[in-house]
Amino acid sequence: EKSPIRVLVTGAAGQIAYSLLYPLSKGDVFGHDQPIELVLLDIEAMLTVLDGVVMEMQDCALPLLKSIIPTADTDVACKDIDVAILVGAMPRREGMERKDLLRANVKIFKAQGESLDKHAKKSVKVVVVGNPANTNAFICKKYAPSIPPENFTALTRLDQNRAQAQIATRMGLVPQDVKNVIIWGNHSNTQFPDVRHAKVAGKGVYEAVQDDAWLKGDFIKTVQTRGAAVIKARKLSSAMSAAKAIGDHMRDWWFGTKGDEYVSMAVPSDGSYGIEKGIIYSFPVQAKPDHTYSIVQGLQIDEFSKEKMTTTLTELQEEKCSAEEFCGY
Ligand code: NAX
Repeated sequence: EKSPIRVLVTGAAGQIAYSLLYPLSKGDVFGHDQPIELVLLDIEAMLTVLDGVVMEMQDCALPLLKSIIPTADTDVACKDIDVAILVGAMPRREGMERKDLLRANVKIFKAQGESLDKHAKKSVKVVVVGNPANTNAFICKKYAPSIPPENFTALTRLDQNRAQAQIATRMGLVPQDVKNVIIWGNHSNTQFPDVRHAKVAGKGVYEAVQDDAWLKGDFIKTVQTRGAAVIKARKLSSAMSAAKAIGDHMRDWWFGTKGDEYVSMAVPSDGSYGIEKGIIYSFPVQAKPDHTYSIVQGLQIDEFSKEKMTTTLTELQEEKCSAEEFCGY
């Protein structure tokens, strides 16, 4: 039997975690032969709720789930972990300024970065889900200098899945028939869902869809604002689809992507495509079974794309500046 891996999920009493913990613990992400030790972090005030989640996890009676550690202590949570799924964040409340949200989250992700630096395995793979996800990941990376920077990522796979599903629905196909959709930039409404290099049933998407106005207009808008549309309808933010996307992100990173296919992950820029080095920016990436990944090189960027990629970069640069300013407090 394989030795267990230790997986931290933060925000473990929240709604995304509630959809994530079952598939994660039954082997859908790290394989059906990979035992797991779960570490569940939430804030002190949520510990009784978290107890209920632990009870349910026990009652799922899963063969791969070797142990569950619920805690409100970040240092305990980060001890010897192989994987960190950072979902917990300060939610945006009505009337709250973007800056206030950022300030609160910088504090959380600075503390978690420091704790990862001290206690996690140096090979730890981190995916940040809590918003503003890219900038939270940036801060976390900054305060964990002993861990390779490329181990810090943020989730844009939900945006990719949304884009794939939009194209598939339009064509009467399933999302798996749509390959190599790219999400560039920030997980926010400035993101650029790019289908210029994507294929649908073997054909270029522009050729297959035959509606440039839709592809350059409503399609992009729909993907950019999908999160808000779900909140409006459900009165709660995306949880099931977010949990599915977290599984997709981690599984592809862990086991590698297939053949020529690539997926979108927000990762520290290495300067590719003229994106400022170090910024956590969503790129097309390919991963290998040894858990390494690289940014797909050599894609042609037209004027339309260039402009959109710059808009979302500018937003990330602004978030980074404010975040760094708040780090001092
Ligand atoms: P919930 O409010 O249901 O759960 C969040 C949980 O995090 C709560 O239990 C809260 O107590 C906990 N928490 C807060 N601060 C914490 C801290 N310092 N340490 C540990 N736990 C802490 O939110 P949920 O719907 O689960 O969403 C979680 C986050 O995901 C939000 O920031 C949300 O904006 C973000 N999302 C990101 C997505 C992405 O694609 N990157 C998509 C879905 C989602 O909107």
